[in-house]
Amino acid sequence: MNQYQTLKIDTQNAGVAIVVINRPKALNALNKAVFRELDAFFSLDYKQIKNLMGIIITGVGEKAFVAGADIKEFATLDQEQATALSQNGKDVFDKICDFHLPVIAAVNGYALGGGCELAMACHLRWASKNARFGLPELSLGLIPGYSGTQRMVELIGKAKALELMLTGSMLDASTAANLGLVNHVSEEGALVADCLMVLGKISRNAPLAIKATIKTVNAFFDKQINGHELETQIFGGLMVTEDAKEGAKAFIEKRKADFRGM
Ligand code: DAK
Repeated sequence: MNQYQTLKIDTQNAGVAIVVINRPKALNALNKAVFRELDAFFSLDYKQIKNLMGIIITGVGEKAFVAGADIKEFATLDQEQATALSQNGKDVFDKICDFHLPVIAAVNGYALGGGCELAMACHLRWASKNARFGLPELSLGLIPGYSGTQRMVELIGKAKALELMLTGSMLDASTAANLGLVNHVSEEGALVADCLMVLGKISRNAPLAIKATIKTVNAFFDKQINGHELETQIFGGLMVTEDAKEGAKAFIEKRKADFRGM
C-alpha cells in the first residue's frame, strides 16, 4: 500500500483506512495521478486491509481538503481529452459513492471545485470549523465536471445549488451544515476522531444491512432503477440472513447482537 505518490493510507485504527490526499504544495489539488491512485485503492487495494469497516478521506495539512482539480494540469487539454478526463473522474467518484462500506469525507479546509465534488461523492461529510465549500468553476470558464452539478442539487436543492455555482461564493462550515451539504461540524483538532467515532457506531450494525442501505439509498438518484422495487427485493433477501435472525434473537435475549456478515 506504500506504492502511492499522491495518497497516504493510514491503517493505524483497526478496521478503518484513512485515505489522505497528499499534495501539500498544490493544496491537494486533484491531478491525474490522484484519480489513478484513488481508482486503484477503491477497486482492489482496499482488499489488503483486514476487517475493513469504513473509509475516511481527508487532505494533508490544515489548510485544504482539496482545492479543486489541478488547474495547472487541465489548462492545456483539448476537447476530447477534457471529455475523457471528466468521464474518468466521474467513474472514480461513482466508485466511491457506490462503495459497499461507508466512506466519510473529513473536510479539513478548502473543498473547492473538484474537491467539493469529491466530498459530495462520499456517503457522509464531516467538516472542521475552518472548512470552506464552493464550486468556482464558472470563474474559469467551466462548469463542475465531476458530477458536481448533479450532486449539489441532490444535497441542497436546485435554488441554492444554482446560487452557489452561478455566484462562485464559498460557504463556511456552519452554513454548509445548515444547507445539508455536510452532516456535522467538528472542532478542528477533533475532526478525524469524530469520523472514527461515527464509523465505530455504524459498524455495530449488521454488515449486509449497511451495504444494502448504501445501495438502496443510492438507487433514489439513479434514474434507471426503481428504488422502491429494489428495496422490497433486498428487504426480503436480508430477512433470511443469519444476521437478521441473530438481530431478533439478541433483542429477545436482551444482549448485544453478534453479527457475522452472513
Ligand atoms: N490547482 C493547482 N494548484 C493549486 C490549486 C489548484 N486547484 N489551488 C492552489 N494551488 C496551488 C497554488 O498555485 C499555490 O502554488 P504556488 O503558486 O505556491 O506554486 C499553492 O497551491 C498555494 O496556494 P495559494 O498561494 O493560492 O494559497 P492561498 O491560501 O493564498 O489561497 C485558495 C488558497 C484555495 C483560496 C487558492 O489557492 C485558490 O483559489 N485556489 C484555486 C481554487 C480553485 O479555483 N480551484 C479549482 C476549482 S475548478 C475537469 C473536470 C473538473 C474540473 C476541471 C476540469 N475536466 C474533466 C477537464 C474542476 C475544476 C475545478 O476544480
